[in-house]
Amino acid sequence: MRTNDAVKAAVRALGVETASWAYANSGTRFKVFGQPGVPRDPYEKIDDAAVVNRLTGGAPTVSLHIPWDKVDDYASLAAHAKEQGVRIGAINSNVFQDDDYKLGSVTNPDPAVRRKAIDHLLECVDIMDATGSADLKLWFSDGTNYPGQDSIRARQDRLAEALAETYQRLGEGQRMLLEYKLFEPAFYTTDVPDWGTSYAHCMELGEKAQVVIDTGHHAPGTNIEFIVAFLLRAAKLGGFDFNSRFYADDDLMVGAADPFQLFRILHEIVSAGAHEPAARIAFMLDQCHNIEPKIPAIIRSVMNVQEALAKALLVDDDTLAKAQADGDVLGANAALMDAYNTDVRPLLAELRADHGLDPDPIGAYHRSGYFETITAARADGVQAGWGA
Ligand SMILES: [Mn+2]
Repeated sequence: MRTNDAVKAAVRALGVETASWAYANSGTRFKVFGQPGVPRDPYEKIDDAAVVNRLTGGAPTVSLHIPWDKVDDYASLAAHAKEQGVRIGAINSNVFQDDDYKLGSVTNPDPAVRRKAIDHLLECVDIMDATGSADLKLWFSDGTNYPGQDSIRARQDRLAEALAETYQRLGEGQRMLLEYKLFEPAFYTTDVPDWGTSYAHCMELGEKAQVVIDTGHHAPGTNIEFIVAFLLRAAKLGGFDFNSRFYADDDLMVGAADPFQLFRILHEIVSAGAHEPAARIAFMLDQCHNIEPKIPAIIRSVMNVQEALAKALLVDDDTLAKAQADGDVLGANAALMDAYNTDVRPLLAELRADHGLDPDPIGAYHRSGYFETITAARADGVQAGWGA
């Protein structure tokens, strides 16, 4: 059983990556609600991410989304991040917002459209080179809406071809993380609908290709921790897009809808030692804060991951292993539940105090005056957002 100091050290070492787009305006397909103080450009998104990192002590990297975070000089953006005490994390490609992509991007039947999509993926690797980012995150909205619309097999061939060309472009230490999603925006077939499809393509590509699990991208009732365990065993888990869901891809705060699921996921991570930075699992947030204030919601999300990790670290491995070996079903279950039902908030408050942070990050944010400052400073100009 880990000591409290060991739990604190492991939580301290965890970096949760926040997403640039979570600081910008977002909404549903029906409406984007603007909020005061929202960043107007990628530099201001990084400023907000740096505040989350300073207050939580656990959010050292920021994911970018291209073209939402397009700038003239990526090295200068990375330098700005460094000045603010954060780094550029994954580069998220976007091949779903141009008219050309109506019938797909890398799986489009038109070779010219496929060329354009692959060129964008290669451009994203250039941006990784310029920013020091190690991860290219790929999500494709590609699929079909009607039976017979296109050949399912031909689309898999086109996908494999596009991934292979992009994979070849990756440099030393760079990875490709292939995300899957059950459905939406395509409704009949999706070209990367599940972890098995992503896994099979990653296996074919090589060790630099790994699966990323977006927790909101499954059918209701899917046992996500099984997927985690399977991919860890195969060394094919590259990271997470954390968020939570009640229905579909709700993109709510991680740990809000089902904190027990988050704990179960992190239990699989901890039991494989994959929470340690050397395992290179990217713990990213992919969320939209449509009705709640964004920065406090992101702080809350980082804290939710830290709390779930602390609980997972508190599982008594020896008791659990003995109960499992003895076939003691109730004892094994109790070992997990005892850890899950532990209130780790005092321990994490102590951890923050140990490192000179306010034990209450959300209270500290409200007291800091940062919201009033950005609301005044960003009153003019056009707020960033993805516009639905
Ligand atoms: Mn995602």
